[in-house]
Amino acid sequence: MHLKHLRALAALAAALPLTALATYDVDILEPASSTAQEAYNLHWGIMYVCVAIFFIVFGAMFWSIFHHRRSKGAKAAQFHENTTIEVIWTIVPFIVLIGMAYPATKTMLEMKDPSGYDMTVKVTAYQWRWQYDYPQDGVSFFSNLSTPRDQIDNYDGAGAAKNDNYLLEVDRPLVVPTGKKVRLLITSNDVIHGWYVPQLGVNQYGIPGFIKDAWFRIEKPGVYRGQCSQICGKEHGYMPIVVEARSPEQYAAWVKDQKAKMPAPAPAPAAAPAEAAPVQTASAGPAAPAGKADGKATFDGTCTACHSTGAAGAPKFGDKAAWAPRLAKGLPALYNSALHGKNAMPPKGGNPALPDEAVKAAVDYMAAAAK
Ligand code: HEC
Ligand SMILES: [Cu+2]
Repeated sequence: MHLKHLRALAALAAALPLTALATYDVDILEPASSTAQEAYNLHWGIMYVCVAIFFIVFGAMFWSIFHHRRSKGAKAAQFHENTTIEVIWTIVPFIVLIGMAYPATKTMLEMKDPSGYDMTVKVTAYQWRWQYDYPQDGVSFFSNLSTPRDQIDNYDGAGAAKNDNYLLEVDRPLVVPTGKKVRLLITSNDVIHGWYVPQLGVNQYGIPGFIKDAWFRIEKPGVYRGQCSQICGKEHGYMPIVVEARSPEQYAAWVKDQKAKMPAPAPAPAAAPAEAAPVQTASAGPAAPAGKADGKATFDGTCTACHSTGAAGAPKFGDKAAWAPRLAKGLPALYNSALHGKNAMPPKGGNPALPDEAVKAAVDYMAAAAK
């Protein structure tokens, strides 16, 4: 009787890990961007190194314990200050550590380098939703949780059945084209939030008064989900992120459709007729305009990301009250701020490829619109 139970238990224990492996994925989520892929490779590569070290160290230990046990009459060898062995056990871990730190640092640096981007999306966090601005496309919208309330409010009753993407679904996803380097400028309107999409390998703070950047490039069309990663208040768990990657053609069609739905633009600044706005090509950062610097093109390509909405304390384009004290300092002082950065504004608006003349022309353009 007793034995039977024990046997059944042993059989169950043996079967458990197998069934667990068969039914559950023990891997991290499938990477969808180039940097996430690198992080994934590092995760497993370093895991294998750890496993190898585990077997070497514990193998040696158990082998010695077993073969030199007292019942066999083993006598402990006495050796102190063995220089050779000390040098070996210093050098070997050192090489192992460098071997892991080098690729990890390389990946980190790459993750932090958004240069050569094809397009920009400004991400502003709110309690408790996200706002996405596409400065080069003139599209802007809020993205809200779309899980119905009756699925959430079921803690003291039956409630509605939860769907597959419970709390991971939004009314309007962040749509991006595949194969393009998408730069994110991330900030917050109130408290610290975190824009986190595991499959894209992006987890970046959104901090009020600061603009942080991150980037990703998605090769495969698909839907990738994430959540705010900083505890940001009582509805922190209700501000999911959904990124939808579409082919560039479908993306262009989506932009056209969104633009048609956008509310009429605010009165255009006197400086330029609104209709003549050049369509910004999504090339690797706005190129230097040949000959005379074109302030409007530079503004539309780089500066608009922050100055069109007044993100993170940037004086809003055309806002006379915000610009008056700055204009009073004189244009040279403003050129200097724009070229070398000021507080949350990076030098040249974060686009070091811009020639000085283009930046100054953009300042002139902004100054003219605020007079
Ligand atoms: C990443 C966001 C960002 C971008 C991009 C950006 N700015 Fe700014 N800008 C700011 C912020 C924030 C301030 C306010 C800085 C302060 O006074 O603390 C500012 C201030 C300024 C000022 C006023 C400086 C002063 O001394 O008062 C000028 C001029 C200016 N920006 C020009 C530009 C130009 C030209 C570009 C494009 C080449 C640009 N900015 C791009 C964020 C940005
Ligand atoms: Cu949040």
